[in-house]
Amino acid sequence: VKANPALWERLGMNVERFSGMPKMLTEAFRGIYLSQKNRPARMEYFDGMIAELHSGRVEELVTAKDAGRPVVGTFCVYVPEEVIMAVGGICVGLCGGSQGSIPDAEKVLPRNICPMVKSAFGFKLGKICPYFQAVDLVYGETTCDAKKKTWELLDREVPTHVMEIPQMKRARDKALWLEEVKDFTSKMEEVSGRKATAEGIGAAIRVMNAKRLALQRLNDLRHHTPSPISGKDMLLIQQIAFYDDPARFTANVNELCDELDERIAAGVAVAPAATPRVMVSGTPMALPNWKLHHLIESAGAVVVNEESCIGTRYYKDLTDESTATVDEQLSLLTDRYMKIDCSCFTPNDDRIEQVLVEYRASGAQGLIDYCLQFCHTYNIEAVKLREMCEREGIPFLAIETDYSPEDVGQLQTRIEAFIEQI
Ligand code: BJ8
Repeated sequence: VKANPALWERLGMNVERFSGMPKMLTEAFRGIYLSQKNRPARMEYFDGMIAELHSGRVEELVTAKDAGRPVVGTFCVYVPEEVIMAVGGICVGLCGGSQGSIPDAEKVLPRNICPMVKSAFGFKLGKICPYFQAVDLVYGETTCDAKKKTWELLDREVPTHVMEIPQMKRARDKALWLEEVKDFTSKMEEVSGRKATAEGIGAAIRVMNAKRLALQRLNDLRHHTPSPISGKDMLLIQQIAFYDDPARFTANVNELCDELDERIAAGVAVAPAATPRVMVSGTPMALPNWKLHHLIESAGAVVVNEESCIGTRYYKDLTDESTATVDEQLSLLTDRYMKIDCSCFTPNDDRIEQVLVEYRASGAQGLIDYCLQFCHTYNIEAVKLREMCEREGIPFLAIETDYSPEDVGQLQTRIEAFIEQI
């Protein structure tokens, strides 16, 4: 992972504190990723994106900002990225997946809230994330309590626009949601000084549909038995999806898919066909949170699907491209985003059905539900997932954890016992 102190300085970062970060990440990446055997050659591009995480990609954002393009930070897949792109903006995911920034956050926030929220907030307070420093605007949403109350505090550090996401999916909720998408469109027009035209939104919808289709194609290929790609690599690609340039990312995912096609035809796999196959569901795993996948794959199984926002929830739905006016486009975008089945909604039984559909498609032999500590909605929804698994005869394990290494030994024991039983 390359360093660029001059760039970090320019972004007002705490360079002294941050300068150890690339080295730490390099070591973790070497141990967890580069040590894997028989990876697809095309993973080289994605490894390169990690190498450029703190330098090259950030430089691209700064260059875009210099050219007057706004950079918008997001925390949730409910953000209509197409609207940001339609006014020439760039969207980057800011969710925090690192333990390193949590002590910064805990100076202000209560300790007993979600580690993802603490990690992200801590990155801003400590000035130790180049992406957070580069954004002109943060786009928060009212999905869960931890997030929506943190936005009030985050707004003191960086302008934070909050979108009200309803918690039910009735017609009146769609009406509210559409108003919120329209408000966000006005906000983006104001920030960028550009109009969101039907042409611009249409082009953005096509770019995002192509990106989501490429990810769907990749996920379908990875469902093949034996798996042509590891779960860890797949997780990495899904994490990179949140900060890479969309068109370049899509082209590289498609090239990787071509290689996986060849691997499947030639019988090349990352693990033998008899390797236990595990699907993961639950809360998102933001970069560089590789904890659960590393544990599962180190225990001798392969992860074959992520029902997660850094996973299928991000790309399972496309937007209708057939409309002509901005109003129609915003309405269809709202329809598309409303299909995402986050546990913040009630009822949310579509998600339980979706997990089963993905489980069947992936050829998994067991389901591990991953819940970040203090995430009440996913934690409680695990009750219904467990019931579904019992009904369908699916081996099920629920895990609640955070980013600290403290529970690794205990998790390892539970995961190994689970894999033995499937
Ligand atoms: S659409 S999952 S990205 S809200 S894990 S911060 S819910 S306490 S991340 Fe999410 Fe959007 Fe839903 Fe997806 Fe809160 Fe839970 Fe933490 Fe969470």
